[in-house]
Amino acid sequence: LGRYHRLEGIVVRGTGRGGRELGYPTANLSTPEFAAIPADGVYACWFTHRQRGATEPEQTLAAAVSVGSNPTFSGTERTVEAFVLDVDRDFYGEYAELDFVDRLRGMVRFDSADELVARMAQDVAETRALLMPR
Ligand code: FMN
Repeated sequence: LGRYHRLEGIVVRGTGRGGRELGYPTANLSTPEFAAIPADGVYACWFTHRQRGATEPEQTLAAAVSVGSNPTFSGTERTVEAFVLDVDRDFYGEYAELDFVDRLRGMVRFDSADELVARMAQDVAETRALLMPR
């Protein structure tokens, strides 16, 4: 493409499970009806956010992003969720853009939350290596 595929939307509340139970809180993106959502899977993305109505982005941060229905928890709705690296805050109500840099893997239905969490740690390490090489 010559540029990264971009998805934009407003950050909405998920079930809260990610932060509470898994230790990986995610910013869930509410996408426009006809948005071109990439295939289910896990991606390394740049996450750019700004307050609604603001003209300038606040910052761009690295994120490990999940696209899928959370099969481990037998979810039914497809969500786009960003675990934003190295921040301790939520982005509720903000306008966000995701630039999809690389696909890491497909969605997996894990047998336990522990297995999912172990894989998420690996996803985050890969995202860091791809987007923030030393
Ligand atoms: N859910 C799955 O069922 N299988 C996966 O392979 C999977 N991979 C993920 C990878 C990353 C980097 C992230 C951030 C999430 C992943 N998820 C996966 C989604 C989690 O199930 C989801 O974030 C969790 O259920 C919290 O949902 P919530 O936003 O409703 O709190």
